[in-house]
Amino acid sequence: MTEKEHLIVGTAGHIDHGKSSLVKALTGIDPDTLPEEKERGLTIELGFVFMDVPEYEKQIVFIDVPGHEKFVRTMVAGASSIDVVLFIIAADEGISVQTREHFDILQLLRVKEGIIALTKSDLVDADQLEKLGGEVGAFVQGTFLEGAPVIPVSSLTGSGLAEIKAALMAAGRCVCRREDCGYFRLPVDRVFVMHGFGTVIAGTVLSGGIKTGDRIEILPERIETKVRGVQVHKEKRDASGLGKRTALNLHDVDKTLLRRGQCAVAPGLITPATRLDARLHLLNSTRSAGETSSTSPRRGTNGSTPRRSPASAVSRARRKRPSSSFSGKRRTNRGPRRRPPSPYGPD
Ligand SMILES: Nc1nc2c(ncn2[C@@H]2O[C@H](COP(=O)(O)OP(=O)(O)OP(=O)(O)O)[C@@H](O)[C@H]2O)c(=O)[nH]1
Ligand SMILES: [Mg+2]
Repeated sequence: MTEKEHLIVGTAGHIDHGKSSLVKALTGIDPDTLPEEKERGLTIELGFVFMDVPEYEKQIVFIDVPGHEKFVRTMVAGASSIDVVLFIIAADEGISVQTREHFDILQLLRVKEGIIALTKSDLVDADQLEKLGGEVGAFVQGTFLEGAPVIPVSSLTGSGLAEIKAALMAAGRCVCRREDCGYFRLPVDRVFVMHGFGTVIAGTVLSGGIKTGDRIEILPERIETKVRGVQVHKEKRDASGLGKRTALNLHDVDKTLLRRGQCAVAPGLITPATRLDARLHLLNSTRSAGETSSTSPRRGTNGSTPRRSPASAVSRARRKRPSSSFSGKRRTNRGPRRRPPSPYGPD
């Protein structure tokens, strides 16, 4: 049996706007699994849920992200590998702070496909929905979501769920197959210990393939190890490849050495460095707020800080510790309000 290509669907949107509830209503599975998430009624960690649709040619995988502004770094890590965004706006609250911020991030990450869900539609009347539809249309004008379906939905009553599912599948058909440079790269977005198996890392394969017995290197620390086992969709496989949500059981690596933001690669492929040359793109909203671009980096995302860069098209960041990156990798910077860029260039 040939395995289906994975379609990675990421949620995005303001806190409490109903992202996790919608994933649960669509799949029957709650993406919030931590006791603390259940207790506090909010998402803290990324949630991963597979939606099986036998008649669909792709395997849909949801990545549910937190909406709380404190967890934006986690949201970026989740959004970094998505094909389609399920962009959530609560009908009773409308466009809010993290609606805007998540949308900025999606644009910076160059997400190309998506649909817009007006959640909690049971809490408003038809006139309010129509008004919000107009506001949302203006908000996404000129962006990748211009013309995307805007669908009222209620996770409580189930109204609109079938339309959301159909629109996601249609958006998934517009996603082109990712380009494969051939060498293995897997940005780590989950680390856990499986009873009886040991340490496991998981993520979406960015390029190349991997099979049981292969040697890999975890960057930037250059931890060398061997793959003891490969899982795709929670099932044991001999191998996995491009675009697949994949879990790798590692040989003899302590979990405390691993974290989200690292990258598993074929050994010797990438040499970590302390300098990073990048092209900067400042958002209009950032520019008008008078921020510089030198803020905390949120690349995939491991939290080291570059030196201040000018608000220009090209920057060179120096890091205290070596980090790993590669050509074409996109990252986002965000931080506290700073003084405006100096007209004399960097200091
Ligand atoms: N009435 C109504 N309430 C909803 C609906 N969807 C979600 N809620 C409620 O809204 C609250 C927040 O829902 P969540 O799904 O946790 O929101 P979230 O966007 O995942 O929140 P974060 O992960 O913290 O960003 C919960 O109390 C839900 O029961 C809906 O369609 N109708
Ligand atoms: Mg949630």
